[in-house]
Amino acid sequence: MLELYHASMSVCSEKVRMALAEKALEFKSHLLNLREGDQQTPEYIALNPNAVVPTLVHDGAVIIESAIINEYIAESFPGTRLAMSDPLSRTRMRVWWKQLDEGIHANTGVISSALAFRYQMLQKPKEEIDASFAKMVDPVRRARMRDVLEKGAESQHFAPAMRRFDKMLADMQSALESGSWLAGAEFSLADIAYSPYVTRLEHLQMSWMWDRRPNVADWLSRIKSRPSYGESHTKWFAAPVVKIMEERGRAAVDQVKRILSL
Ligand SMILES: N[C@@H](CCC(=O)N[C@@H](CS)C(=O)NCC(=O)O)C(=O)O
Repeated sequence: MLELYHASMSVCSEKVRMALAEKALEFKSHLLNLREGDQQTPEYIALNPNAVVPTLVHDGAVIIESAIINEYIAESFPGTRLAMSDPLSRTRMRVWWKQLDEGIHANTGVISSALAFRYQMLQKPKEEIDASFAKMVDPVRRARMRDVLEKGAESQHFAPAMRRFDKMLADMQSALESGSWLAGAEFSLADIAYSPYVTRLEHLQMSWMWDRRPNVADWLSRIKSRPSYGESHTKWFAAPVVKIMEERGRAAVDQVKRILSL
C-alpha cells in the first residue's frame, strides 16, 4: 500500500507522481495545501521533519526527499525501468539530481515567489505571514524567501536564480546533443526530475529561454507526450495558479531578458 503526501503544483510532488505513473502504481493521495500551511502541522512534521512535501509511505515505512523517493520507486517496483543498470550511466543520472538539490530547487522557489506567488501571499494579514515564516524549518530558506516576498524581482536572489536557470538549460542542450535523454540513450529518473522545473519556467512565460536550444524544446515535447506527464503534471494543474504565473510572468519577460543580457 502506497500513500503520498503531496501538493498539486509542487515541483517535488510532480516528479514523484511521474515516477509512480511510469510504474503504473496507484497511491492513496493526501493532498496538502501549502498556502494554508498543511505542511507545518505537528502531525505532518512527525512524518517529514523538514515540513515539506512530498512524503511517501510504503506499507508503513516513511520515505522523504523526492530524489530518494524516486530511486526507491525505481528499485522497488517492476515495470518501466527508470534507473540505468550500468554504474557509469547511474552516476550521470545522479549528477543531474544533485544539481537540483544544490541550488536549482531553491531557485525555483525564488523565481516562482518573486514573479507570482508573493502576490497571493501578500493578500494575507501580516500576522499570518509572520507565523508561516516562523514555522519554516530551514533558517536560510526562511531569510531568502522573506527577502523575495518583500522585494520580488528586485530581491538580491532573483537575478542569480534566473542566470542559474539559463545555465541549467544550456547544460541540458549540451547533454541532449549527444543523447536522446539527459543521462544518455535511455529515459530515466533524470528526465523525470527535470520535467517539473522546465514546466515551471514555461508556466512563468519563460519558454523563449529555449528558443535557441532546440534539443531542450524537443525533449520537453517528448516528455509531455508520455502518458505519465498527464497523470503527474497536467491533471494537477490548478487554473488560478497557472493564471497568476502566466500574467505576472509575462510582465517580467523584458526584465529577465535584460538580466540574461538578451
Ligand atoms: N529536498 C526536498 C525539497 C522539498 C520542497 O522544498 N518541497 C516544497 C514544495 S516543491 C514545499 O513543501 N514547500 C513548502 C514550504 O516551503 O513551506 C525534496 O526534494 O523533497
